Amino acid sequence: MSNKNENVKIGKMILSNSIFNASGVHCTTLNELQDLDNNPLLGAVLTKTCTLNPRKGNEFPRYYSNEKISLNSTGLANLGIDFYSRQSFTKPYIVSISSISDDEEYIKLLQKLNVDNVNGIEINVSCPNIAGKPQLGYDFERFDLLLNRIGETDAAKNENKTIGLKLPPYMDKSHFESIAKIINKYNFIDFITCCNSIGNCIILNDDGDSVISPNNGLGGLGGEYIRPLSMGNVKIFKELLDSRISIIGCGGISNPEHVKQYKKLGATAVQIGTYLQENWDLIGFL
Ligand code: RRO
Repeated sequence: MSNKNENVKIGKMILSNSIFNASGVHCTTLNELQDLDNNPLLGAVLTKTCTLNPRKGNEFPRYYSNEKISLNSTGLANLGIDFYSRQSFTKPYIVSISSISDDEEYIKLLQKLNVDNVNGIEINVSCPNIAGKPQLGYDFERFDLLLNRIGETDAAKNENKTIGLKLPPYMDKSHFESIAKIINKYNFIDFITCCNSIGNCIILNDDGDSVISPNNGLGGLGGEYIRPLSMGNVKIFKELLDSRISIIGCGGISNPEHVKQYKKLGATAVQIGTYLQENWDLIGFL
């Protein structure tokens, strides 16, 4: 079963295919972004989460994967907003952003993205790998205040921009209800992506050491093992969010059957992470 040539609408964007890359996978450099644009199986080009200034990220080794799972502590390695804001592609172009300092950084990033060549903005409130920095998606009060401020930006008021949130995985019913109630208040939110990696996981090698170095060996878990959790998040948010908000599924997708399952639970589109990193040709989707 192929997912080719299936138009989907997310906010104001029309994607010619309902699958595209997850942020972080093959999307940091211009060459990588061009590869995404040229891959006929992918419906959009999404960047590595970027910050105001370029960042080298955490020390190596910071990424590990096998056929089932990935663990990363990349540390927001990116080329900086001024690089990503000036690119343009044939497919819908979505820039992922996050703050490394304070909430003001989100506002400055959004101002820089209020340009015609950028179609979508994925606001990452769930990076698990910055030591000492809590994930905004788990701090409901601050999350609400930030969305309130973002709603006042020209990008949020721009009728041609599609804006979404990359959420962390949630596990408690009351947390789903609290976060959905906040998201539903803000009309500028067109989509959510469920979910980012599960933070603070560790995988040991045969010597008993973590397979990655930064943050005492702890990092974000992705791949097949997180699929049941991500699918649960999609299902619950589909029930709780206003119908105008599209849900993009992300987590452990490696074949068209997984895509079908995410869609059955309410996803409009899906992002491929760990599998795309390992299988750039998307062999399982042909
Ligand atoms: O760069 C990272 O360490 C990273 C980010 Br921004 C993110 O959102 N999710 C992740 O697993 N790693």
